[in-house]
Amino acid sequence: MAKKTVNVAMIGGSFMGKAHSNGWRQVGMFFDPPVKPVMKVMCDKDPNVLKNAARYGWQEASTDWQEVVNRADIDIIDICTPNFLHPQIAVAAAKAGKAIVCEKPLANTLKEAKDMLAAAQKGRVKHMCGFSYRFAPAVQTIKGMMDRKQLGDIFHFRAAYQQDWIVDPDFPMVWRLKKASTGSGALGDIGAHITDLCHFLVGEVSEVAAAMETFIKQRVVPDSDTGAWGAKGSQKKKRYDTVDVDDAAVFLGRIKGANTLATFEATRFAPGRRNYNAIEIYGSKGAVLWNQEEMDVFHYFDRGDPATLQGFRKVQACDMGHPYVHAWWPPGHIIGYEHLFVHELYEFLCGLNKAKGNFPTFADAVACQKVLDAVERAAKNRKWVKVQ
Ligand code: SOE
Repeated sequence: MAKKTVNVAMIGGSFMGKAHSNGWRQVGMFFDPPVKPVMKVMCDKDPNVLKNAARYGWQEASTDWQEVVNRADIDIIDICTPNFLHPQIAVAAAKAGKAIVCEKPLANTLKEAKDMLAAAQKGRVKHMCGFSYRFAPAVQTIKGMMDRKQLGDIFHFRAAYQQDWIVDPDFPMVWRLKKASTGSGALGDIGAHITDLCHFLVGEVSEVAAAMETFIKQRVVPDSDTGAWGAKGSQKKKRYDTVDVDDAAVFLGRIKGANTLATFEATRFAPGRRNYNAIEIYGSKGAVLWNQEEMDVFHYFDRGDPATLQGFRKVQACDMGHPYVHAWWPPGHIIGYEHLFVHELYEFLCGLNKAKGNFPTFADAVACQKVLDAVERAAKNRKWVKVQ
């Protein structure tokens, strides 16, 4: 019997739109979801982005997300826009009875994130937030180890998500560097990921102390310096704008109901670290280390090993037996960043008709946003702040 199909509309076709398009295209080939996603329409306001819609696999292209969100033939709205648009699209989608996938962070503010969760609950629609790193095979295996308490009582959770794409002072102003469009900088963008991994693997952050910094406070406005220099009368003066979000955030956390100490670093100013999302967990029975730049392996130290055999062993997480690997290639034929989005969309499709799915919901995203909110207040007031 032919599978039920679900029609998907994706709003936003840039980096995350490309990653999600790849996910929607591949999920039905490598996995066997209970329903078949149809890539119906891609929305973007930028014609230069929208011209990719067909190549990305979408049947239609539109510049009008409001119209698309209310189309009777659309079942899922996938939000891949800059953060400031997340609330209005998600609330409209919930009112229209659509299932919703939304990129992280859920919103610019905790209030907006709570409003999105309330709208999804009122609309009784399925909702997922794209904390994609949960879906790395290694992270899923580590999750299983944590559930089985294989590391014992946890002393430390340590995470550093380091990038370096804006270290160059000549890198221009973009939406991720303006509070009105992004909420916060490194904190909400990559700090959200490591906060969610802490919640997923160790436990909820209960209070924080923090420091945040903006290393480069003025950046050139992209279209202000492209004037035809030297052409007669067209000398355009470079215009600068203020970066009003953090370039880096570092924070300490305590974990609800445990003696665990957590340390977090989210920075875009770590030269040489391109997308280095790294976690370390140290417990009474052992430790694990993982980072996304070598995402197919993790390192495990087992205190139960004989003294002469003790040491961090390198585990190949793209071997059979690790979650999701069966769907791809034979052992050791590793997978990468793009596959995380295939996994998360697979789990979303599997959970569409279930009470609870194996994916982070808007409620998980609100829990993350509560920590981000507390971090900003702790940094501002130079005090420990309890997470709401
Ligand atoms: C930019 O920091 C970014 O695109 C994040 O927004 C994504 O969530 C991360 O997966 C890669 O880097």
